[in-house]
Amino acid sequence: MLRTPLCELLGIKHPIIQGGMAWVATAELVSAVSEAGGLGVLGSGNAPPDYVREQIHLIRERTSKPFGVNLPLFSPYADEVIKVCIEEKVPVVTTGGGNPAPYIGPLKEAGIIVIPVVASVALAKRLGRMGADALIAEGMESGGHIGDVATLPLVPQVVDAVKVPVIAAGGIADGRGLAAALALGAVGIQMGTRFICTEECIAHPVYKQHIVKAHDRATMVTGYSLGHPVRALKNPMVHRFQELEKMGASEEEIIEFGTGALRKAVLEGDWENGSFMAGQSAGLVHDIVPVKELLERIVAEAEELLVNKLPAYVVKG
Ligand code: TUI
Repeated sequence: MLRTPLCELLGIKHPIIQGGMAWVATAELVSAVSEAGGLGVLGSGNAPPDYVREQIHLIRERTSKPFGVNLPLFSPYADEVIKVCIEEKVPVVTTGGGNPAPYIGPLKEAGIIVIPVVASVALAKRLGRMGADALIAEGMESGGHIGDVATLPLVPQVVDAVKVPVIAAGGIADGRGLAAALALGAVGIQMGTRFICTEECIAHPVYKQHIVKAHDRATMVTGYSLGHPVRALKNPMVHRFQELEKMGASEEEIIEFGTGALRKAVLEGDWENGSFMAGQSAGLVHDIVPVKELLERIVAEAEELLVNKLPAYVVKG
């Protein structure tokens, strides 16, 4: 058993959070992760509030364990989704893609645990002071929308800057990553890409297979010109996206091109036109397994490192 303050804070068995990936992290994956002792997190993406409420009900039909809802702050429905989370009394809300300061008060008043994703020390300090219960420090190895600092330097700098518990994310897909995160001062990890390749995840088999096949340099980042960098698997779609950016296409043209691309990847497995968001850890993913097996494997690997392998390097004298 591996117990950290994150297990106490969230009432979970393993100190592992599943990233709230839009379209991918539906009730199926979320309930499987929570049932298996991690924290499943619903990806609300740009979805309307009715969809989020329906998914929350489905999660509750499948598990009585704690779960979370992720809200990307650039969602056009952000205010309404927050309202749904409060009405439904969801146990945990994670946020991403911006500063959730205005939402922290109302969520805390409703008794909800608030865990923002941060990509910088400055925002971490501000949110730590404002009453966030914990912070997810997410490095630019992650898939999807990213910041510009890597996990290895980001996590310990955030740990040093705040008083609240810190969860490491970005580039983590196995027990080595979990042990390393704990060594950096984190109380647990969040993983996204690794959870796509599970049996319970509804992502199209083509999506899963491309992650399993991926190597260390299989991802790239587009969207810098929009101020919205996104990491995804290299495919015909991201290469065309990059060309548009290089040609100086207008923001409207680029947004039109990108709209709906994640849905095409997740639901249709459309390798030509889809945005297969994934982190650099894709190169570490070699199989598609049940969630429970995955969590147990990762924790066992981290324990073996912490208890046997690493202490053997410390010699007396
Ligand atoms: O939110 C994410 N990753 C995501 S959300 C998403 S949904 C989507 N995105 C694009 C197209 C279609 C759908 C895909 N991936 N990760 C959390 C995250 N948050 N990463 C980085 C940040 C972040 C960045 C800046 C958090 C705060 C921030 O603050 C800026 C500020 O105001 O200081």
